[in-house]
Amino acid sequence: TTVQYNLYGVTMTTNDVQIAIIGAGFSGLGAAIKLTQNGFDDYVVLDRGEDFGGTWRDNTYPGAACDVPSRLYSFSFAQNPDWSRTYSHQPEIHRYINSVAAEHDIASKTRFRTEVLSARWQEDLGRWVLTIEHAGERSELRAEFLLGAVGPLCEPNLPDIKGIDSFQGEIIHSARWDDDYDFAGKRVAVIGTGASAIQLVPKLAKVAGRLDVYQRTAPWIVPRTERPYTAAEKWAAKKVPGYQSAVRGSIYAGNEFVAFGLTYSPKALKPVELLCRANIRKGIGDPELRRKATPTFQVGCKRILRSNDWYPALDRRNVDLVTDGIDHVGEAGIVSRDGTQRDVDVIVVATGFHVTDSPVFEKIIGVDGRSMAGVWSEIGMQGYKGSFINGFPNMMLMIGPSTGLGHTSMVYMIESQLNYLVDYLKTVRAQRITRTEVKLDSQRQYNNGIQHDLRNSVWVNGGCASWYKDANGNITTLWPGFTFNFRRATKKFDIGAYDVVRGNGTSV
Ligand code: N01
Repeated sequence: TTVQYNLYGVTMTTNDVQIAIIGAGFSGLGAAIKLTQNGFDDYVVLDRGEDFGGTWRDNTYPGAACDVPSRLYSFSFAQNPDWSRTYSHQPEIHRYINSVAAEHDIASKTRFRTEVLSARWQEDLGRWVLTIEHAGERSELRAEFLLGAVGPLCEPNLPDIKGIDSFQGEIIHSARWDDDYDFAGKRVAVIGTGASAIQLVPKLAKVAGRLDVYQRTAPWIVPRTERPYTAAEKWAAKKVPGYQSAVRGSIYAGNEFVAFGLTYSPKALKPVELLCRANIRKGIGDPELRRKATPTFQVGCKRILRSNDWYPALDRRNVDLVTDGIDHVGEAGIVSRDGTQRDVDVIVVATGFHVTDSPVFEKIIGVDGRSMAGVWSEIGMQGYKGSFINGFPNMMLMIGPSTGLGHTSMVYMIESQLNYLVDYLKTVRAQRITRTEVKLDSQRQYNNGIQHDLRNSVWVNGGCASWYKDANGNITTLWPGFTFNFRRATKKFDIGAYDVVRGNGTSV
């Protein structure tokens, strides 16, 4: 239904839907497909971008690719026989996501170029009220249920470095790439040595006149076993029933074994460390550069990266690995702590994302007018089964707290949450429930369990700082251990963990 009214002289349009989904990446798209398949047709997907893909649409830097094997990096219900390589690159993943969306006609339910400015729970209405903006026009959308599917890697983190605003050249974030900028012959600085930087640096090094890489913490990197699929593998993926599932299953099982090393027995990761050290020796000839490129924390504490061309890139004559730390940025370039000034034309900031402090959390306002950011600033970033949060009725978060992974495909976690979402909505429909809010006690107990399971993990004890930790130093982003345990935990909506209000049944 659509209602128009006047607010301070501006005509506002209010639309009502049963479910509003924010985000058209893997999570939002998967949710839309599952909702349709289960008879929940009254939903809308909102996304500020131009098409489907989320983080795989936005990260177009040179060399952007996935470090999860292709066969595992797809929806289980839409496996892709057409992957061209063992690890897929951004354009292919972006195409895959859009082809799945087209197959299920999700575009007809999606409003692109639509920014959600705020989402506010209105108790008297029993609705979420979203203020949205499209083509400069603001309107309201009211929804019984809200699904936050923006993903943890959506808000680029611009480093807070003294003087950076005074820089007269270009500044480009890895997640907001400027395809028109010509790096040929330019003096380039890259800040950061995470998953994004190790992919883009080798590409830029080939064209830049000079490239300074500013490293705060050296990452552990295993070789990348990427290759094109052979003709026989491509044929099998298309023609042999069960082939893709079997390959997928074996990769999944191998990855789960790594989870054991990460969470329960970090010493089991020793062979991985030896592999990383061999990778450094193979890629770098100069002993001093090898020393600078060797991490000083335990392998696995930060994400283990995959590359064959990062170390050779650092070893190039036009590349400098700067480890003295950045003191400030001036009009012409970067001054490191030892006082050296390196003038550059462009600074690439590969400094990651606001994960535990995303601006999105300011925009979601729950019970008593409290924002998610406000609630989490007191109790830490936590939720129940990574999905529901006390104080935010009728709202579920995809890839919420404690669902991230250091070892396998996030699509598996997303599909687990989608099972939970569908069972939740079916329960609500069958029992004529109008309001659900996870109990604070359930949430506390659940999170105590997570922190208990994490206590021996390498993420806690590995001696590193990482985006896995929140401002209090707690690991609030990662799922500890095996992902099949999360699948089991999200199989059925466990209504006992929630406060529920039943209505007259007309709303659901
Ligand atoms: O970001 P990051 P990312 N001064 O946060 C440094 C996924 N991903 O975009 O380590 C100087 O990992 C920071 O230094 P330090 C994947 O989940 C996947 O690379 O904090 N340096 C670090 O080196 C990944 O984990 C793929 O000391 C500063 C870097 O910037 C996640 O995205 C590809 C700084 C940030 O690394 C994020 O990866 C790409 C400062 N002020 C991304 N602030 C694949 O699948 C930050 N840094 C392959």
